[in-house]
Amino acid sequence: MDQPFKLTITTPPELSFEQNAAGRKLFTEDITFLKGVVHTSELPPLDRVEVCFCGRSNVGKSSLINSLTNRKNLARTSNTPGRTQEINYFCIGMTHYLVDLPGYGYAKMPKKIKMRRQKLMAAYLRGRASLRRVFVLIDARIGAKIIDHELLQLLNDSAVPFQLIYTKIDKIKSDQRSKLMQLAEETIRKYPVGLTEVIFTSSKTKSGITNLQKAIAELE
Ligand SMILES: Nc1nc2c(ncn2[C@@H]2O[C@H](COP(=O)(O)OP(=O)(O)OP(=O)(O)O)[C@@H](O)[C@H]2O)c(=O)[nH]1
Ligand SMILES: [Mg+2]
Repeated sequence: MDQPFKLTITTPPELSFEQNAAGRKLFTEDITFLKGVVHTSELPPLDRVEVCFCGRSNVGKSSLINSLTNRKNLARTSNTPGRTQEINYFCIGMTHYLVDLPGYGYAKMPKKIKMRRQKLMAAYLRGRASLRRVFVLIDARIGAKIIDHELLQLLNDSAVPFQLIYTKIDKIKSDQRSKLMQLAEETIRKYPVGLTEVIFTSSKTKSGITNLQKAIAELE
């Protein structure tokens, strides 16, 4: 028989000032771009807590990094899918790396580049020992597509800890939220390695950002 399944979804209202003390402290450190990586041989040393953001092109990865760090243009964003082309490393103080990954599922890309990028991403996600958590972003308006499930399966099979983030929550009407929670639960239920806490964010209204800061600050 199935075990009882409890899903805790983090939703607004936001954490209070006091509740996010650790996140606030971390994200007031110096935040800088380190480098863009196109081959695993260029990856920085395994000397920090590392988290990465992945998801389909245009889901809002780069925007979320800007919101988290409270910068407008730290990570380059665009209306046009395919903006982020490299594995981009950002340093928070001396302790953390934030990693912005190129999006997947963008059809208009030469096959050769697509294949090379897929290989790089799979090698990075499976083999990066200091990667404490992979945040997999899903557009709240679209939900998880087959290509997202392929990624979730890869992470699950490789025992890489991951957490779902539903983005662009500002586009979801309040009467649609319970349906979204149900979809999130159905998605995460398939992957035992995935965290049962799902975060809803908006880079536009900043909803969910402090929750995400706290989640990162608590990683060791
Ligand atoms: N309404 C709304 N729009 C958003 C949000 N986050 C991102 N966007 C918009 O979505 C588009 C794509 O954002 P990016 O952050 O560049 O997306 P990405 O996932 O980094 O895209 P790639 O680098 O191409 O994979 C931009 O036009 C953003 O302004 C959000 O929370 N709400
Ligand atoms: Mg991007």
